[in-house]
Amino acid sequence: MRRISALLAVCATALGLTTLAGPPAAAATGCKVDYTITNQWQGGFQAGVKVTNLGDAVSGWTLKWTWPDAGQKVTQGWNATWSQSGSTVSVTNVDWNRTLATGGATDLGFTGTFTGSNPRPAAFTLNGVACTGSVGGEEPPPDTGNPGTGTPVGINGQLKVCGVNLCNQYNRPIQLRGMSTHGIQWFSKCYNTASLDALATNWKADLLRIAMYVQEQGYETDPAGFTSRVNSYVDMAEARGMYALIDFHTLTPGDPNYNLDRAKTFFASVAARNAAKKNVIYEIANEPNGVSWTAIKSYAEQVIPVIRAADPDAVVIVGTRGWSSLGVSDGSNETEVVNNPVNASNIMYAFHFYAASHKDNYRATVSRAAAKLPLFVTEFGTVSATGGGAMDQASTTAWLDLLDQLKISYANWTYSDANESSAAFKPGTCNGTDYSSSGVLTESGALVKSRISTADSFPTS
Ligand code: IDC
Repeated sequence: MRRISALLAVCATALGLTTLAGPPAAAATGCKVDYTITNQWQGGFQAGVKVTNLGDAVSGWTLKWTWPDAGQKVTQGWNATWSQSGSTVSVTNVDWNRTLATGGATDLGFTGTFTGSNPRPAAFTLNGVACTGSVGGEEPPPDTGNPGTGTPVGINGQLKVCGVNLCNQYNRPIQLRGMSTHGIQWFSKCYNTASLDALATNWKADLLRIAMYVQEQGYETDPAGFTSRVNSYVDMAEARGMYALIDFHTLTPGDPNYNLDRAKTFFASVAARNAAKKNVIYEIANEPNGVSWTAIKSYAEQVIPVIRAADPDAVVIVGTRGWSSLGVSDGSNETEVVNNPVNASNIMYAFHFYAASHKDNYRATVSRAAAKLPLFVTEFGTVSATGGGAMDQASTTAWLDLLDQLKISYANWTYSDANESSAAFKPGTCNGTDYSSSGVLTESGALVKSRISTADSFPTS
């Protein structure tokens, strides 16, 4: 018996559903197919086909695939109406499994014959939507090797939220310290073997945040290409024993619902593809702004089930109001979240600060909120909120001391050589291969590296 899973994905459809603002966006689509050859004998076989809908609910569906070997034929199928034309198989719902909710699945099966070989189908479509092929995750992700035993992922394993803390596989609170990429649409030259090696072994970072902008020439311009790039950074982090924080970097417009369908399609794909990995954390909206907490909560309660359908045990981080300030930058505070939390488990809330702009009143909020909400500082800068201006060493130190004390994880903006004071490297660094020596660091890079590179002492029992 052999079992082969085909994880599939995701493509925009032409069903022009209109979002609240802006141009029409496609309905979210996504599917996962587990194709299992349960028995095989001379010239014949039996297979199970489990279809999981990872996109918006569908009512009426047809699954199709084309056999890689022209000798493969369906003889008899069940739980659907089966037909084959040439080497293309069409499988249409019967009445009782017509509707598939987000995360809904149906189990089908058939017996077949083959001459020659009996490989699994290479690609599937649901309702005529071509799944995104090589980027959709239909092939298992490459084996990057087990994260080394002494690495952050090797020690801590699959993370979970326990109480207000991020906990490791021994249910003990831990703090992860690491770096955020700059926008991957602009700074891909900074993310390569040499820079990731330096981040893991010289900087001793625990995590890499992958900032995938949605607008500003980001995801919306090439969903398949950006999905694939994010996946390859996940693999590069995993191979070095680092956690990967997949950041759906919404910024302008500030209402995450503008990108709701894109978010569902993106997360259906990356969650299906990376479900078996222990190093992935999902951040569903970078910095909601100009939008109410109830709107953010509604977005979260639609995106989280899509992730859970594909990857049930991963930690998910929800952005907060006022550029992920827990509402403070909008004149509110954490009580709006405490009194009306997202209806989901194993989640945390994002808090962002820029040390030269956000000081005592923001720190007071975090101190209070940390007793009630699981917080993750998915982005901070040592400078002003513009990403530029002078570094504020005193405020940065006060912030990082507070986060250490509260065991709140953090990622610094940015691991890049952008020509702005928040960048850790001097301009031009990413044209070379040296990401380790002190000469390539900016003032901010030197300060942050001195904090990140100290020993972690993660609990191991
Ligand atoms: C900034 C970048 C800058 C870019 C700008 C707009 O540093 O190069 O031009 O975004 O895309 C955030 C955002 C983050 C910002 C950063 C600094 O999450 O995207 O990056 N910042 O302004 N929130 C507060 C500050």
